[in-house]
Amino acid sequence: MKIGIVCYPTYGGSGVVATELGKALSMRGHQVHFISYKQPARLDFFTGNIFFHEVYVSHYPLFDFPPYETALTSRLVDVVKFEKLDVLHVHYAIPHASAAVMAKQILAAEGIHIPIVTTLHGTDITLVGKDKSFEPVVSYSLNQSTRVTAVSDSLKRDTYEHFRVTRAIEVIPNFIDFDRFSKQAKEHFKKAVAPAGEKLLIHTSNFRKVKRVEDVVKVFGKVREAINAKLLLVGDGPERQNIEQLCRDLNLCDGISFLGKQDAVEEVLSIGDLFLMPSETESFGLAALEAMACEVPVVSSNAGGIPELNVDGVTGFLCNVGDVETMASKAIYILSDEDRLKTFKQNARNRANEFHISAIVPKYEALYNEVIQLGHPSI
Ligand code: GMT
Repeated sequence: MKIGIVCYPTYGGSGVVATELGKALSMRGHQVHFISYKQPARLDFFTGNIFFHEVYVSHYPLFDFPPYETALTSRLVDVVKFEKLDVLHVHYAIPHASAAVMAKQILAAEGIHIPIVTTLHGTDITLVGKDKSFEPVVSYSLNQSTRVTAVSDSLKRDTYEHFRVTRAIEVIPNFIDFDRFSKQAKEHFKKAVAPAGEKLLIHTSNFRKVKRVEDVVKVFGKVREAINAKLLLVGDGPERQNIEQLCRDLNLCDGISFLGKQDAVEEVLSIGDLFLMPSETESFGLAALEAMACEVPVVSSNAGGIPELNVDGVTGFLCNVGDVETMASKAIYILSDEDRLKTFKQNARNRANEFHISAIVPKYEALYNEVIQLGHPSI
């Protein structure tokens, strides 16, 4: 199959899922064409059947806002036509779904049929997409896509609640590549970071408000009153400065390391004892799945799709958003007994295995086959 994948090229979850999916599809013999304004961050290797097509937006003085969606649409028309793609898979509704639907209509006028699979990832529906000004375009493009998938039941429900979507949405969850994400022997690293045998709490995110990183710091403050512990913060983003200030205000700086963006996040996760994800909303929680694959249990909020991944009392605990007290007491419960911690770690790994890449990628392949075979009645 020849598959076009449209995604954001940044470290965000949707771009990561799209890129890992494309890499996996290429290894299964498909030809994969990534289309974006920059080479995706996780696209770290090329093979004979992976291609990247950059979308270039001209910056004319007339435009206060460069017309990215128009440039993307034109690029999609161009790539579908000349690479003879069989299917376009767009990740994140805004503006990828509407650009793809527009490209599909332009191509149809030339007698070329291209099916569109749109995958919803979360903030395109729960935050950005909810903005009333986007609603007509998002609803229309979802209804006009050949198939729509969402990464959790929760996101599927949110989509029906906030948009006038009249068609079926299939749930295909996030997946994990155990070749990369599994516990690695990093004892020397753990000794360097936690020389006195401190328990290591980890949080990774893009430091946006929705991640509630302030709760991570507050939970850590309470855990440290009971247990010898350290906190590793991985990632960067708009809230970083506020969080640094909070660490100073709470007098916690000596126990917290800001590691910034890390390419080899699996190495950091491998030395972790507990992952914290107190997000306001989270359609799935890929970062938690990555931690669980590395045998790190999760104390999280019970928001959005997180309960579809983190099993309360088994792989960690689910707490109400903002309930720092309960999060801290659950963290202390897990960390204060070595046998218990070991059980939670094993449970986390076993649960992650249910989202193994080899179980999920075939679901997308089946979907592509289905839409390709559907053809188009008018062509
Ligand atoms: O979490 C983010 O802020 C990035 C965001 C994205 O769209 O790039 O991630 C979303 O997609 C991931 C992959 O499907 C999900 O695992 C994340 O839960 C989801 N984030 C939110 O819903 C906040």
